[in-house]
Order: sequence, then structure tokens, then C-alpha cells
Amino acid sequence: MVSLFYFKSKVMTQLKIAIQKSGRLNEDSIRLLKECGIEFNNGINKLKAEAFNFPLEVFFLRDDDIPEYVASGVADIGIVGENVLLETNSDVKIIDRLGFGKCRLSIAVPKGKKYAGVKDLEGKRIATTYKNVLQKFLRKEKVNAEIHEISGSVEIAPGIGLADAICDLVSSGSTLFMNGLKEVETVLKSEALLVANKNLDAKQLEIVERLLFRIRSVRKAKHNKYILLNAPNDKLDKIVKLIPGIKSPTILPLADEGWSSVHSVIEEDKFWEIIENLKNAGAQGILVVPIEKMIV
Ligand code: PRT
Ligand code: ZN
Repeated sequence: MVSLFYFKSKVMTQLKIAIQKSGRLNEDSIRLLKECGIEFNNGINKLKAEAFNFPLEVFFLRDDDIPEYVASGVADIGIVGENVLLETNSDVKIIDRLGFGKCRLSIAVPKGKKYAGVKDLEGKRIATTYKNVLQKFLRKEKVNAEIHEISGSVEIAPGIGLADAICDLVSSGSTLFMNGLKEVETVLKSEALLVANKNLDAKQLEIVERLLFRIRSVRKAKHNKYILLNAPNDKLDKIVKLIPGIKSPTILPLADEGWSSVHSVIEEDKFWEIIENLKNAGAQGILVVPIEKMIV
């Protein structure tokens, strides 16, 4: 028994993925893996968990450590915010953008301060936890400012006289608002990335490809909706042109003569525009259904 287990764990190639242990990317990272059909125990008080049905071991880590762990090969791949990756400047390969954890790294100044442009930051003190990214931005903009690196609660720095401006992550903007600050420059737009070690072997890359195929199917499904509608046959040509589908729409005759049922797939971001056009073109009884997975 023991030797069989040993044999299995030694011979089967397994990919190690690092995700955030707790925090803003934790839930979405776990959800993504689970939507890819990968089952494992969540990492509450755990450092790692082995997937039951996919050759993957999940490491639960602090987000700041993930780029270096992947670069050094402790983990093979990882999910991390672009902001953290650029700040740590780690030597990893970006495999895909994951569409969650969206935020921007912005410079903000007190609401009452006049701000005409980036040159107004000349000679100012800017508090941030993103020293490297900010430095790069200021250099590019040819602005000399003093960077005060602090480890947290950046938004209070101007209020306590520690800095004239801050550079911090923003999503809804309510933290800035509550601290009497206004956003004046976007330094970086960020989202969660899937990153990989640059020296994976062929077997590991094969597992990455399998995982990536699943991730893309899940993400594609989220961006698309299945649509069913009824159309008078004399309007079919016009309606079909509005919803081309993956290949072409399915058209089935209805029991009522002169009518057809049309099935297709539409993109989420064009949703309302398409629905309006369909109604104007004579479509009736329009049903829109979420798609769980989409393999094209
Ligand atoms: O413990 P660990 O080190 O792993 O986590 P952490 O506390 O360093 O990071 P965490 O969990 O706060 O964020 C993880 C990642 O989520 C970040 O690196 C970003 O890639 C992403 N993300 C997305 C954000 C935000 N949105 C965000 N709004 N990270 C932080 N914030 C903070 C921001 O710093 C500010 O304090 O939220 C506040 C602003 O939010 P709004 O909505 O008021 O604008
Ligand atoms: Zn962190």
C-alpha cells in the first residue's frame, strides 16, 4: 500500500498553483478553479491542498509572495494581481488575464488642492506601498517627486501631514472619497493574472494547457448568453443576421404555421443592443439563458 502511494505521488506529474490565502483574490481564484471542475478542500488554516480530480496542488499564500514563489519554481503557476507582479518585478511568464480583481493604481491629492497635470507633482511627497511602479511612472513623466514608502493605510498620509499625495489601489473610489482625496492620475490598470514559471517541462506545460482550456471555456461562457426566440418566417433573414451564433443559429419550425424558433449565442456586452434590434425586427418570446461552459 505504502509503496503504491509512493509510486503514484512520485510518478504522476502534478502542477503546483499558488493562490492568495485570504483577501480580495482568494474567493475568485477558488471559484475559478472550482468552475473548471477542479475539486479540493479550501485552504482554511492550510498551506496547501491536493486536488482530487486534476493533477494540481493548490498553495495558499500571501499575494506579495506569489510572484517570487512562481519565479523560483516553488510554485509552477500562480494567480496574482498585475499590480503586485509589476511591483515585485519577478521573472515569470504571463499566461492569461483572468478578468477579476480589477482595480487601478492611482495618484490622489486632497480634494481642495488645485491640480492641473502631472507636472504639479514636481517636488511633492507621495506616500505609497507601490514604490517601484510609482518610480517608473514618475521617471516616464519626467517628474521629480519624493516617494515615501509606507506599509498600509496610505489614504491617511496627507491628512496627518506625512505626504502631499498618495499612490494607492482604487476600485470603487469610496476610500479616497471618505478621506477627502481626489484621483488625479492613473498609474496602472490591474486585474488578476495567471502567471507561470519560465522553465516548466513538457508534462507541466501540458497540464497548464489543460487548465487554460478549462479557464477559457468558463470565461467565454460568462461572456455569452444563450438566446431563444420566436420569429415570423418572413422576418427570419433579418433576425438571423442580428444573432449569427457560434456557427449559425438553429432554426426550428413552430407548431403555429409561419413561425420559427431561433436559438443562438450572443455576447454579454452587446446584449441590450441586440435585444432591442431583435424586438424591432419582429422577434417575440425572447428567452435569455446563462451558459455554464462554452467549448468552441
Ligand atoms: O494578505 P495579503 O498580503 O495576501 O493581501 P493584501 O491585503 O496585500 O491584498 P488584498 O487582499 O487587499 O488585495 C489583493 C489584490 O486585490 C490586490 O493586489 C489587487 O490586485 C486586488 N484589488 C482589487 C485590490 C482592490 N481591488 C482594492 N480596492 N486591492 C486592494 N484594494 C484596496 C485599496 O488598497 C484601498 O485600501 O481597497 C481600498 C480602495 O477600495 P475602494 O473600493 O474604496 O476604491
Ligand atoms: Zn499583500
